[in-house]
Amino acid sequence: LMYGHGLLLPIADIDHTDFMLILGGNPLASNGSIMTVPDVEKRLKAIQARGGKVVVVDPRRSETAAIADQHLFIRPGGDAAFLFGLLHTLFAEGLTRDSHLAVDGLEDVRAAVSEMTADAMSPRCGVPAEQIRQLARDFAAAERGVCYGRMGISTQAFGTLCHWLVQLINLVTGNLDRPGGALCTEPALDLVASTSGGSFNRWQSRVSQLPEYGGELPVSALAEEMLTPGEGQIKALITVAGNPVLSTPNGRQLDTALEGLEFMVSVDLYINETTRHADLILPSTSALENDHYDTTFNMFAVRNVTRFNRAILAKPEGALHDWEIFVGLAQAFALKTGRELKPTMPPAQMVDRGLRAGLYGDASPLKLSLETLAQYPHGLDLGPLKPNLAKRLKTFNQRVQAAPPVILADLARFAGEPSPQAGGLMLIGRRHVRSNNSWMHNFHRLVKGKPRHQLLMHPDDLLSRGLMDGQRVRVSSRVGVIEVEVMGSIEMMPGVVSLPHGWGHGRPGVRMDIATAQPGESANDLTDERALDGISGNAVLNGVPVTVAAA
Ligand SMILES: Nc1nc2c(c(=O)[nH]1)N[C@H]1C(S)=C(S)[C@@H](COP(=O)(O)OP(=O)(O)OC[C@H]3O[C@@H](n4cnc5c(=O)[nH]c(N)nc54)[C@H](O)[C@@H]3O)O[C@H]1N2
Ligand SMILES: Nc1nc2c(c(=O)[nH]1)N[C@H]1C(S)=C(S)[C@@H](COP(=O)(O)OP(=O)(O)OC[C@H]3O[C@@H](n4cnc5c(=O)[nH]c(N)nc54)[C@H](O)[C@@H]3O)O[C@H]1N2
Ligand SMILES: [Mo]
Repeated sequence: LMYGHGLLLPIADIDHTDFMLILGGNPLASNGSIMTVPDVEKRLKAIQARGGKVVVVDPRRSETAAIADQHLFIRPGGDAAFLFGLLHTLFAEGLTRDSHLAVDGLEDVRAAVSEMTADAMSPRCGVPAEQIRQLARDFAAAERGVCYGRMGISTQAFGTLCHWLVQLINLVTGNLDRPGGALCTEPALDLVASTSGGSFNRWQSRVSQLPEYGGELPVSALAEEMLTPGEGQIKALITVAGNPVLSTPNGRQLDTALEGLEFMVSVDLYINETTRHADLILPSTSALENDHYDTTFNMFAVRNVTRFNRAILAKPEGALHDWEIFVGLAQAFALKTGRELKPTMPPAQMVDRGLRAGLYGDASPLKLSLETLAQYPHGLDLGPLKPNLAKRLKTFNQRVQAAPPVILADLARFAGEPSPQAGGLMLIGRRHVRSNNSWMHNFHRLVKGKPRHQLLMHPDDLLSRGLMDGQRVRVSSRVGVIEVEVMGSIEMMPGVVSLPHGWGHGRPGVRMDIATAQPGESANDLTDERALDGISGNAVLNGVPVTVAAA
């Protein structure tokens, strides 16, 4: 909406910034996200070593918060309020800096946030107003600063507003498209250049009228589209490299819905919580048996890099790569329906074409192609991020749109949101460096060691409920109940509990011996498919109201 393309995302220039403000991201566990960043710990410490500051805003003192110069606890879901308070302070105290970019709508933004003072926003986020104001001053005072927000601020009721505000804070402090601020990666294979910007809300889901984005619907709509009778009811499903029974809100409901399908195919390596429902599983080759070029994460990397990995192991007799399975399915479909099938080329050839057509390709001195990349098995560093947004904007008038109408229209919902009540508990998630969402749990070396499935809770919250560290507790939300061990932790903000997602493998029919022997339950047995971000329909996975009592 702001830059004209769904993949044109400014990345934190972590290697050159003097001030990194992180909200709802824990790169020490996740290796960064929308910031592909090897050895993030070294890079964050380098900011500090050159006299800069790292500030983390998170309801949990995460691994990243623990090495930051400053950590602010925030009430889950309070980030839009917090960011409004920051932006208001920047405007009110004259802390803004002009951008070299052509921008539309900044005056509309200024008017829209005129009432969102730090004082007004403080009760909604639980951060003292003076701390919000001081942070705005510190951020603006830095020669080069960047505000970075990730999962924790995406999957909440005002997630879209949060990311809009992150962009605006970088923009109005002059840090957008500037070294040490936020810069768009210039990848060797540039999907921004080669695809259209994307689409939003061209059509809506059948049952809940949730908006389409890029041809996809919010996953919260998936179960209801299967369970609600009528024309257009979903009766067959293909899953590809996904385990939605564990990864999507109210996973138990989806579990039930999958059971009722007429037909299901899964392209996956495991018989897990989702694929156990499939009539047919099509296993692909594993990572060491196929070639790899990362089209996605190279687009969001903190340096311009490129690498093509050839398969290390030979493909077993009769096995198929994922792409061969897709082509086979398409051919079968074409045969059955009499439709014509467009000819396709193997992925390596597509990558070669993309490289040649790109910035470092045939028209450049580097002349990148698959053949040249073969000489660099460890990849090629194409240099630091550089300003380029002005020429890459894909908005209708080639100007940054600071105030997209769809977003401004959501401000009324924000204003009408009731103030948070004290006393209840809110559930948030967490990631671990040796896990990846719901998988990699079937490999001993990745799951051994200290258990990490527990519900983390502040000792005061344990005490007030008469609970003890290590005890089994019953956690309930609107949609479900689980039982799990609780662990007292002063990392947690009082009133907030944390549980990782992707666990809970001990279900009938799951054929993963090591994973099913692991303790832990699925956080998505508690998350609510009806709690959504009003603009995107994205699920609220963080900040779920729960109660906790002895099991
Ligand atoms: N090892 C490993 N790496 C991964 C993954 C993995 O599972 N394991 N998953 C990959 C994927 S798919 C993604 S999308 C990325 C995600 O990468 P990140 O966005 O870094 O994700 P998390 O580690 O979940 O960090 C989210 C943080 O948000 C905090 N949080 C929760 N609620 C709120 C809130 O309301 N406000 C604020 N300010 N903070 C909140 C949590 O405490 C947590 O510290 O990681 C990727 N990398
Ligand atoms: N509560 C809560 N829920 C969350 C999140 C959260 O933070 N909190 N995070 C959300 C996020 S950001 C994401 S991205 C989703 C992820 O949700 P999913 O994508 O559904 O979860 P994964 O566990 O990553 O599923 C990967 C699947 O791919 C299979 N697989 C692995 N390699 C291959 C391969 O080479 N080929 C094929 N065909 N299959 C393969 C694995 O066996 C596994 O079944 O979860 C979301 N759910
Ligand atoms: Mo993700």
